[in-house]
Amino acid sequence: MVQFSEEVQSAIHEGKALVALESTIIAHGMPYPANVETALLVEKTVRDAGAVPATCAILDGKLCAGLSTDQIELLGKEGARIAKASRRDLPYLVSKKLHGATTVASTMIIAQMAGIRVFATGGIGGVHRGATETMDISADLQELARTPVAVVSAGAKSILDLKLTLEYLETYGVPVLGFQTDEFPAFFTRRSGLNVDFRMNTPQEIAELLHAKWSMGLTGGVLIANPIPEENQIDPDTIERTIIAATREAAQAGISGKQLTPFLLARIEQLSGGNSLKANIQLVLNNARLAGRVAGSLALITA
Ligand code: PSU
Ligand code: MN
Repeated sequence: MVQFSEEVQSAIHEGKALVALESTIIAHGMPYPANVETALLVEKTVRDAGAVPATCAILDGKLCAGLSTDQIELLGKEGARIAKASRRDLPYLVSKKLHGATTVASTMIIAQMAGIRVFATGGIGGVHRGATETMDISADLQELARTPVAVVSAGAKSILDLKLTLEYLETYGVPVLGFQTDEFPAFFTRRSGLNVDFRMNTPQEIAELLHAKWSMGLTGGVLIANPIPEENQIDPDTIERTIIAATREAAQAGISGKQLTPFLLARIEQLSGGNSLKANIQLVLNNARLAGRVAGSLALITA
């Protein structure tokens, strides 16, 4: 079902630690060419941490785990012309043999099919601000509820309602872990004023929790919240003002559905004069490093 790159194929064969990576962040989350440079640097970071990266996408209707540099370049260059593919989009793209950039939800699906248990991204989707009216809740949260993959993220952008996002995860039984923190991070900043469920101080501890969850036969994933490094944080007031402005513009322009997140991401980057892009890149690399170490620990436990 899944088409592997040679590197990923032999890693699976040799029982090496693997880390899944998404491609919506490449096609829709960052501008070209920073998106391609970042994607390649993220892969290198996973390798340096002792694991093998499996960037996922849908190419000509095939679910892929592990992409060539040319394939990453294609996703980066085509950008928003490539369909953003979440769970509900997979059957259409596969049956029509089209390309798709995978979100957190669909990357988790491909990872599970490939037997990959750890996944690094920037930020997950969640419950949007105003969701009590719009019902805009990312399919990423349902995927965390049902698919057994651990997702390392820098928390979630406060374009979302973080409190409702955590409530939703609690309802669906998804453990939220804080790596060396008690507080759920808000993507560009280390603080949100909200607590994680459990603080974890080492990758080993995280791997032990994952092993415990899945050994019990509990379904679903785990959210590993890894705060942005101190030196890369953006001033919280500045980012909050930017988010409010971008959210207002989206409402005025009538933007909803799958367009909303990419619209907000792009506007925030424009309004913050590229400052947010720098922070975004650093936090993704930080997550790739931690995911590589967690995957390594998990491989030792399950070997
Ligand atoms: N949040 C970010 N950067 C991103 C995304 C979210 O800070 O790139 C992307 C991810 O691929 C995520 C998707 O899975 O957006 C969520 O989209 P939606 O809210 O439409 O479910
Ligand atoms: Mn949505």
